[in-house]
Amino acid sequence: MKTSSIDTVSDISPEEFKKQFLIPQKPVVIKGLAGQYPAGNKWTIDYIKNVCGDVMVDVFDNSNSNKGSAYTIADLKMPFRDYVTTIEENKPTTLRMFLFNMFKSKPELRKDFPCPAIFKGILGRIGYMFFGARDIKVRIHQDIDMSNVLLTQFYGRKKVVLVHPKYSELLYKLPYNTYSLVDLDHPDYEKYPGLKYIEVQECVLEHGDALYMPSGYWHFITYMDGGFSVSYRKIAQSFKAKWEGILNLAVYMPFDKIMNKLQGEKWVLKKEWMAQQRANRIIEKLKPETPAIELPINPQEKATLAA
Ligand SMILES: O=C(O)CCC(=O)C(=O)O
Repeated sequence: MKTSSIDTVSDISPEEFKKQFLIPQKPVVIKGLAGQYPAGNKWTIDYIKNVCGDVMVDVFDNSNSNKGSAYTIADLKMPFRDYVTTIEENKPTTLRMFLFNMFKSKPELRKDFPCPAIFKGILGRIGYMFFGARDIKVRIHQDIDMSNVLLTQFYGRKKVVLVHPKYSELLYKLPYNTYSLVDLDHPDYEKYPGLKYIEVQECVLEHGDALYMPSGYWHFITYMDGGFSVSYRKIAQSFKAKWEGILNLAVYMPFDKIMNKLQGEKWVLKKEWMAQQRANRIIEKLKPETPAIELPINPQEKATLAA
């Protein structure tokens, strides 16, 4: 596994962003982007707690994250105030909150952090929030709709590892969903030899930094501190990615859910086996060819063979 750093810029115009990163589908960190908006100073945990404290939120137990299927049903429901106190105290817990549509619950927050100009588009009105405590790891996945994502960090640090979608098979992508069960922090090369051939890019986001994740990029996230992020989305440019997103949402996810219900653990094992087979086929092609060995042959035999 080869590791490199994600490019960083300190400020970028929408035109330059489009030319240098969006069109070539290249990840980039934009340092301090949130500082250009009121949220950069205003959005402390205390502030968000005061605005959203009474909202009942869905909370997910991250220790269930190796089940090989999308999390769709919350493990707990609680007032936002109760959940966020753990983050404020920077205590580790396995509970996280994701895809919280904050602007639906509290539209007044939108003016603090409207969709940044570089990401304007028809999905620009949807801002999702992600909250997690220190040490939470978000298993490696692709976003199911294959959109481009702009993830802006508030409060605390987050390490993000990205992998280009061309490595999906070598990352042991589970069929019928957009997850993998590999752990990039402790790569098991015996079980997942395909990991030896992939390249990963990483960065650490601090308060106010934004990361552009191109459509279909795999992401593996570690909360170095308790904190939260806001993500804005932009529809994928390519027809292939748009089509993949539609298939994932309309066909694969519902099918996977039915199979999970019917077969449970057996279905997960079947998907793992299929992922192994796919990776093995690619590894076979990547292995350097063994040079043909010239066997010593006597001149008489050579003449007979040539005849
Ligand atoms: O930051 C997080 O907790 C997860 C973010 C994520 O997976 C996403 O934006 O797709």
